[in-house]
Amino acid sequence: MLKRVRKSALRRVAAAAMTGALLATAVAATSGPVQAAGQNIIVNGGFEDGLSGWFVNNGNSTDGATLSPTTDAYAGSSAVLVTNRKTTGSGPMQDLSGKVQAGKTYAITARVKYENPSSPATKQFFATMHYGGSTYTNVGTVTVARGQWGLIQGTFTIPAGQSVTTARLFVETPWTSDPASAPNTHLMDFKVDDVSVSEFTPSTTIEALGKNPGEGNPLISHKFGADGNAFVHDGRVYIYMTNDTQEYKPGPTGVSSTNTYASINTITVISSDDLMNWVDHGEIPVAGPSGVARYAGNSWAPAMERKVVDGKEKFFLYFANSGGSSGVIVGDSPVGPWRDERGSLLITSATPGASDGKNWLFDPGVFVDDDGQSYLVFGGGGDDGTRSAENTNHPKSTRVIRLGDDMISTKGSAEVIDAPLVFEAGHLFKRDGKYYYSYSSNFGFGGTVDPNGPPTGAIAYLMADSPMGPWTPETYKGIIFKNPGTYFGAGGNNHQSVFQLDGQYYFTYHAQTLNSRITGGATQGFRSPHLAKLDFNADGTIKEVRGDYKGVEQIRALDPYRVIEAETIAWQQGIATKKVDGGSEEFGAQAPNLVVHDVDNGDWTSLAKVDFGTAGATGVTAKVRPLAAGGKIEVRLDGRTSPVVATIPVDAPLGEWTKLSATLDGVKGVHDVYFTYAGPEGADLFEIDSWAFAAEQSSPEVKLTVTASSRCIGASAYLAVTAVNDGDAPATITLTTPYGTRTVADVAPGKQAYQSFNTRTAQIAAGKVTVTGAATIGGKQVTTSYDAAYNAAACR
Ligand SMILES: [Ca+2]
Ligand SMILES: [Ca+2]
Ligand SMILES: [Ca+2]
Repeated sequence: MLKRVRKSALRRVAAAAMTGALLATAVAATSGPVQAAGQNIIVNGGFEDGLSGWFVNNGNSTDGATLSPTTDAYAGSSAVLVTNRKTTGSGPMQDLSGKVQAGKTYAITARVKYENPSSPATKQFFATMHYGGSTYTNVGTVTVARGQWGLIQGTFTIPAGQSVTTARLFVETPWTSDPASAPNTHLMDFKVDDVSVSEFTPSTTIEALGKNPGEGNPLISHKFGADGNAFVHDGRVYIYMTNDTQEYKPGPTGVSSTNTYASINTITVISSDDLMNWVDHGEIPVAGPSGVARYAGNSWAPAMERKVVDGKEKFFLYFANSGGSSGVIVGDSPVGPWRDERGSLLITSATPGASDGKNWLFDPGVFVDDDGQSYLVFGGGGDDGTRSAENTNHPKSTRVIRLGDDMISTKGSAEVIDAPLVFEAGHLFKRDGKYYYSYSSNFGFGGTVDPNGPPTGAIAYLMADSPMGPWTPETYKGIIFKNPGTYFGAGGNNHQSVFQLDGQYYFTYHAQTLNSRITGGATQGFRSPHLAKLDFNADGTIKEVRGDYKGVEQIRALDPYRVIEAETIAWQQGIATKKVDGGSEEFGAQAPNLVVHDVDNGDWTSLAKVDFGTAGATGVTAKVRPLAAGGKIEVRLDGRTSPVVATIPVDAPLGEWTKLSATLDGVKGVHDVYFTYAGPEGADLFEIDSWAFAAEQSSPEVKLTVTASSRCIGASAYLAVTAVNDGDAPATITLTTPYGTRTVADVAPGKQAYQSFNTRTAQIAAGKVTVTGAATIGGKQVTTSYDAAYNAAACR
């Protein structure tokens, strides 16, 4: 028997097998389209044309089997059945010679099923490339349960030096030299359907549905964002985040290698004034060769504050430069532009009191007190290697220090914060005269964790009467939030901030929820921002927050009658965003502008609770850049499969920004608005910069406030009628009652027409008066009529 040379190392095959099992779950769990890939180069991969294009693996003279069509299909009406197998390599094969190229990467998927009741309960299958001679490489695998369709999946790169003149793909079971000794184990019949091989182009677009319509968490689903720090300015909350997306290197199903944070040198910013529709402001280039602070290598765990310095309003963005130091850059607005005013890192081992030689100097948290004095908390880690309980529970690794009036220098010496089990993520805030230091607890340095302190990986807090504390273990008040793993399966590190908007306190945290939705469960350390309400007890202590997908309520409806950046999204699937040149039409010339791109047929975005008012909308306009002919934007209300209320044909010169509109009829009140994108399959359809809706012009009216009431004067009933002119133009007002009429001409704005009508009777029943106002509004003569009820009167 010819012995095969497996090009892939055993370890690689084992790893692929494990991933394959996870991927099978992922596909079952997500309904979205899989990652965009090239055309399927397999002919008749679904066996709907019988066995056309397929033959039995004939790489060895001993291989042999019978292929026949079967109606037991995974998809469509036909699949292939493999019987009479002679070797483990005996299976359906297709010739890909001339169709695949050395050096290129391909994605493979195939469905496989076996049913022999005498076979093992689970069985591994491979898709294998035979490059000719004795060169075989497993390119995809699955371990499938008997009787169920499994998904063989994988990506493979054909080595640059590999001859592909006789490239062939086939499906097999794991090789063994003597399969006939246990035919039920090694030579069982099996079925194959839906085979695809396509060239794989890496893309960081997240294809999974990462935020369910109606839910608030995670806040965004087209990118990641960790260590969220909230900052409220002019009624809008901005959230600054470690840009985990920089480490996201997904394979064809979105599964990435693990997040190491090592390459992260930008900070992601989103904002919202309603807590459901989030604007993507893109990334701030903080560290690295093209960063604002080139002397820094990383930008993790940001913190933002604002202060007027020398009469100028400035915005200060602090960041962790890996574990060893922290820096700050300065902006003219919450979204920049940004500059480096200091020229060096802010917190280093040279900062007085900062370093004890074992603690980290990262995770800056900034706080400006009411008297204008500012403070920075920072630090973490602190493992002294003793594995002692003292070092675990009281590493004394975090600090608080006063900032200079310029916000980019420190004053005096840093003081130790002795927070129980402290590890990282320090954050300082104030409420009702009390100061709160919150932090993430440790996962342990090897010593016994004190049960009187917080559990591991939780957000805990201290309370004191001064920003400088002293922050002693006695100020420990409990926990705010358990580890995200408590609520979302995937744990990992914990990070938080607290903000107040419209009188309500909120809590930001992160969780690997988008990550797990992409993979169907497994996580690789990619974190997403979440929100929860934060409530306090009467004594100022904090009620524990629970993590969920529901998040917080939208606090106001979205006004559609203005420019809305298209990168404002409540829920979406399949799109990505990118920064373009020029400022934002909505946020100003200094603000970055992003566009929605990677728009494929079936992708969609949405806006939550859009208030069209009582008059309603007459039209919708999109600023778009067509990239393919035949695209269109469909507008739907309250669901992405709801009836289409308007269609914007994206029919304009390709590659140029243009504004295209469609009319709307009768869209009134509050609705979620879904934009669904359609066009030729496989094409990048268009980019979208912004939306705008047009309002129905309400017909002009003469605004009056009319009151009527009856009363007795002696034995006579009188009916008093008042009409106040609430408009901007003089009005002629006519008061009409059953007991007479009075007209007052040219009643000035704010003035009134009044008459007390003598009914000439002692008793009247309840009734109503009619008042008309006539005025010239916008050059037109307008008359508006009002009714007002009056009460009965019985006089004697
Ligand atoms: Ca089929
Ligand atoms: Ca897409
Ligand atoms: Ca835009």
